[in-house]
Amino acid sequence: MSYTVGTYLAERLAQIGLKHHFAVAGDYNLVLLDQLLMNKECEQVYCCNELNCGFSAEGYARANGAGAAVVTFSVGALSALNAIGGAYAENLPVILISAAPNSNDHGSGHILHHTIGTTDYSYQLQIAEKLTCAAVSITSAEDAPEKIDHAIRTALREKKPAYIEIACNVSAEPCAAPGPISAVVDAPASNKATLDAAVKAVADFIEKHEKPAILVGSRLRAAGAEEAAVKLADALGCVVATMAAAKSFFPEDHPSYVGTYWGSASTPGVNEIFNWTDSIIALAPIFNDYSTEGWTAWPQGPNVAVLDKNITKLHGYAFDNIHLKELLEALAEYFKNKPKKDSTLVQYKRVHTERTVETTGKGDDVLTRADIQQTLQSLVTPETTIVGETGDSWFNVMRTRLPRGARVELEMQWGHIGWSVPAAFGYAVGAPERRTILMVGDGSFQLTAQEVAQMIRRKLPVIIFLINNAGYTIEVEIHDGPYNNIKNWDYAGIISAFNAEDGKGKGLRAKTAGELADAVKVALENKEGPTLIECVIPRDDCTSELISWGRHVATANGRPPAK
Ligand code: DPX
Ligand code: MG
Repeated sequence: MSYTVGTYLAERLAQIGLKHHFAVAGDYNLVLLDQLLMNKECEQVYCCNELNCGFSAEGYARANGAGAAVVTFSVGALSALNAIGGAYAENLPVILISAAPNSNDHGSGHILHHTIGTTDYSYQLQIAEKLTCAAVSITSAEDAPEKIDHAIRTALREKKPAYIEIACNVSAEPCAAPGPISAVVDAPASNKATLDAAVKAVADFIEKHEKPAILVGSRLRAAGAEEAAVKLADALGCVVATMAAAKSFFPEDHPSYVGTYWGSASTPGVNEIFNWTDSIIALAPIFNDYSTEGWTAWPQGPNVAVLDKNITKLHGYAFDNIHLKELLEALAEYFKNKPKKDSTLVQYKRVHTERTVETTGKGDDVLTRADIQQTLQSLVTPETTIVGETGDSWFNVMRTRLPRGARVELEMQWGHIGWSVPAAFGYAVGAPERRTILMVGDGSFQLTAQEVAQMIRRKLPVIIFLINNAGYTIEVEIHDGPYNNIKNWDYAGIISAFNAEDGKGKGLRAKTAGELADAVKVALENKEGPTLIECVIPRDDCTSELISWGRHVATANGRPPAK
């Protein structure tokens, strides 16, 4: 079989497990799209715009380990690069593939359409270099294989996005056949001596403390160490909490699991036990202003060991070039038959109180946030994935208890409102066997609403809870002003516009508890498209966690300049 640059790329995408790639057409990439279409193992899925295309691939990577987006030069790629920044922040290997000017035009002095109107076309590559772990420009077929392999290999190893730009006249050029995929996907093992030293240092750290606790961070999945973390928890027997962005990265039915650690927004009892503990083993955490609640809940200092994806740091030590998974497995083995280090769990059982169940309405009672959150709770099964948008959705999702197997997807490091609609689309394409539930605010929805049309096109039964609280409530609680008010939309009505003549999406509005219950029944029966339930609640009907967390973050944002 003979290959072209485009079919080589398609085969590599299929070989790394992509059954789909996302695309928006443009004249620079049409030949490339033709080449990609020839590969029947990796279907082309279309998006409404390139920002959404990037986020769809990002959501797909969450379901499937990696994703790819194919866009046209500049007008397309510069929009997609925002989502690529998101993939970098969220540790997801998304391959952005952009078509580029004809190889003869580089350095020719020609001015081309879709460009900024100068004759140097390297600007897009230069921007991409800042936002990816590997960025390559392909202007000849000879060096295409090594450049494609380098970009994909680096993305998979680092769990970061990569960028491949292909001159539009090169994608159909003949090129070498792909070699064994193991050259791309096989990762080198940890440095053995460093791993042994790290195991000893962390084991000493745990042994010399009486009251250790494990804190699970959001890079744990990227590190491939979720199961290894469970083994360590089993071996130690101490409490385990997840950071907010790591919700669902540790089984919530595990006997050691206590909930979310997030300062004042923690699950009841968790902040208290983390104040009581004398040592924290933090697994792949991201400590930023949001996750530390405005730097007020930031575990650091000699009693905190930070075990990250490839680097471990604890008082007096730094070890790099080791895999977290191997480190955790070795530690679990070491502690397996030793007396349990379970004092934090014993103490937690003494002091914690369950969260009181909130009152919910029925029938004609005016709909409340609590009704929505408990409805979400009632829908969660082991096959459910909840995609939670930035806003009070975060805190509602955080309150939801997960049976084993249920997953949550959040974008807390990048925090681009509107991310969740295309990401839920991409996720549902990548995991059709799961029930995808999206919880999104009205303000966020207005950024990327049109991607619901792609859910309709592909008949994906995503359930969308759209919280219409008349504005940017999280911003209202942080710092209010007229800029937090938005134009109301007929959100439920939008679905019939997207359906046009053939779609099977459903849009329903709930203003009472009874209407929400009825809408959910409709949603569960609709298997041929998404169901959007517009949930109308008052502007200030938000979680108490949002209010306290928002105040801390506002204080951190408002610090005066240092003198
Ligand atoms: C902004 C945010 O309606 O949710 O629950 O009402 O807050 P809530 P909504 O979706 O509103 C979201 C809004 C405006 N953030 O409260 S979180 C600033 C922002 C951002 N991303 C982008 N632009 C602005 N996070 C792309
Ligand atoms: Mg809102």
